[in-house]
Amino acid sequence: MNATKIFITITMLTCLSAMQVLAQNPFINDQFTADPTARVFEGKMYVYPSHDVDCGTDWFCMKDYHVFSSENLVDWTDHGVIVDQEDVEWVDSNANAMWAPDAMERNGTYYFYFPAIADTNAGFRGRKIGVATSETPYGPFTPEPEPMEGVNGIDPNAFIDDDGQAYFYWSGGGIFGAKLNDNMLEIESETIRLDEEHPQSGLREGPFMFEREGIYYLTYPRVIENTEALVYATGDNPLGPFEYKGVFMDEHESGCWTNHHSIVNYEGQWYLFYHHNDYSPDFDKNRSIRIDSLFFDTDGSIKKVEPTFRGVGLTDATSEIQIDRYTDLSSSGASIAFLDTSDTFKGWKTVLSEENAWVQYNTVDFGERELEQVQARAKSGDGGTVLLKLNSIDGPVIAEIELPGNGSWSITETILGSFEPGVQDIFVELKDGGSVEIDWIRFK
Ligand code: FUB
Repeated sequence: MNATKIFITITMLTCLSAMQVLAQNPFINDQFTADPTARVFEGKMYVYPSHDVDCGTDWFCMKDYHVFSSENLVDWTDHGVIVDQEDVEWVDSNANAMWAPDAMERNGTYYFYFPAIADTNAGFRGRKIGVATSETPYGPFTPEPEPMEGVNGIDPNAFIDDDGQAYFYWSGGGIFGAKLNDNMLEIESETIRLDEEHPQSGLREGPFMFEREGIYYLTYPRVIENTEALVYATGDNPLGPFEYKGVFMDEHESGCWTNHHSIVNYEGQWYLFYHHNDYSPDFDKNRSIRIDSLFFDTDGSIKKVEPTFRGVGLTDATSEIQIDRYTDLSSSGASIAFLDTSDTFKGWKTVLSEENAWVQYNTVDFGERELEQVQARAKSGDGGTVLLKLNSIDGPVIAEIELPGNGSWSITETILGSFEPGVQDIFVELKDGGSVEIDWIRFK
């Protein structure tokens, strides 16, 4: 920035905002979500997760399913409940066991597959898998009156090969597969155990099948040490045999015991959808879904995916940029904390507590706009000066933000120096001052 530039700083006291920007990880910000199966239908991304709720018990409590859609993977629409345990004849509606689902389209009909515990009064027993159908990806879905015959277990997954043959996968003491009838409601072949030759230590569940360049990828969560990692095996046929290849996402450092995923190509890029327990660090049965980009090596092996907070997609410069969903942080003096530990859905704040501590947030889209100001919602006891830089920690300073030291959340507006718009990585660094907490920044 031009050294002679005069910064004008305006400070406004505000009350704590409950609004969350829909972007970054986790990407659903107002409810717990888990087991995300992503599907591209009608050119749009749809995500069918399961829905954790806190029932005050120490186990999963899952009563219904929502579906979410997005065109840019940043702004998500919640289409509401598509199937509720109360509405399925064969389901024990006291079991709260509507676990990981899947969805598939064939000939204009959408099939939603879901596991549940059967009601013995309805003549079924144990963990079964049901199907509900709809004319649209977002419902309304009508459940079939009975669960699928010959399928006992959890975590359904459907796959249609290029030749039109459909397949069905599930877990329960191993990973299983069978051909699916054209009506998408019944399996039509014998059931095959697909993981028999794979390492047998650790629970395996949640199969997800996809094909890329003639290779069939059987992917699933597997406990390696203490919790579930994501692993894969490859074959040249949808029912195997599959050669075990190893881990493509490590166990979560947080100790979240489960992981569950799907892999999908959208507009030329592969994405991994998975879950973590971001909004519930002390109870890993209340989970939250995430997206990260996934890449392949030239030999078709899946490159390991490092979970990120930044997630995917461009962040509009004029939205509230949650820099706590950072790309990188300085090794000391920078940390992240909940804004309100009694309501974690209010999100996080970035704490810079040492001179030169910084946070990096990538791919902010300034478009072609010539923006004039940056707003920072922040709080500081003693006040502090924060530098806003572009491209690298040694990059050009485009604003020097003077945060007041009144100990209250307030929005500070600072005039920006000139810079090329377009897509930029931003760095926020504490120049001097005691400690500052930043909720978000936004350009105007
Ligand atoms: O969400 C309940 C269960 O936890 C799923 O069915 C498993 O895959 C695991 O994520």
